[in-house]
Amino acid sequence: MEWVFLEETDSTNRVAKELARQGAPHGTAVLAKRQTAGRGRLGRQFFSPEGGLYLSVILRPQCPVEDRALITPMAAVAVYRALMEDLCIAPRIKWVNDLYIGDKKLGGILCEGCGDAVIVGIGINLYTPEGGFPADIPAVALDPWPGLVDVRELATDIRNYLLDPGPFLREYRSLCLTVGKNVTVHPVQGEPYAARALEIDHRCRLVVERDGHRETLDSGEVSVRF
Ligand code: BT5
Repeated sequence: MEWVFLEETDSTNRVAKELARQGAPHGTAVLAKRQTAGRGRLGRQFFSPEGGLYLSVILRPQCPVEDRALITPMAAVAVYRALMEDLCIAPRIKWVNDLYIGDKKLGGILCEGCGDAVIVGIGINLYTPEGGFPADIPAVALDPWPGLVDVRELATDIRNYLLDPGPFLREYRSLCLTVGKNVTVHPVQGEPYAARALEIDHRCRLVVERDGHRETLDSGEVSVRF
């Protein structure tokens, strides 16, 4: 079973995890038209009405465990490539997992481990829902002509890039909108602090300058002051 297509589910990541636990192979993908409890990172919600792409792909990576952190940035590049190829749309990437158009979020990526599998969850706003996005979510949709987006084709292209990404670091660096900006770092523990984003290193970590010192971040939240 390569694909599972659902009209509605709580979370495609939840479904994919269940399938992974049952032994579903590398590349198995779950695509839903809407989610009732779409998940973001750190227990946050991902607003998932009809009109978006909600995809989870099961990867069983052969790489060392420490390289798994590269899967999220790799997935961001996979989404970029598919959007460019299918729709000529070029989002930027906010380190580490968000896709942006201008200063608004077009979509996000949530990677979750599950035994030896990694579930790559991708949400993209294709069409603005009736009534718009909730006021507290600075979201944007692609809003192409009705019928222009073939969601299954877009999902297939994303999956293909996930399964065979090739080199992606240079693309990630050139697409990353965070570098060069003043940012606020929200560490997993401790108080938020102001910094300047300097570069993406060879492990896709964000290097920032804080009070004249360089720091390398491999996780945590960074908000950009646009
Ligand atoms: C993410 O988390 O952006 C990861 C989103 C992953 C969603 C996919 S959909 C398929 C798969 N199944 C799931 O259950 N999840 C994955 P994070 O960086 O934590 O961002 C969450 C924040 O983004 C929220 O707190 C809101 O501020 C904002 N947000 C929520 N819904 C949004 C939307 N539709 N568009 C843009 N921003 C949104």
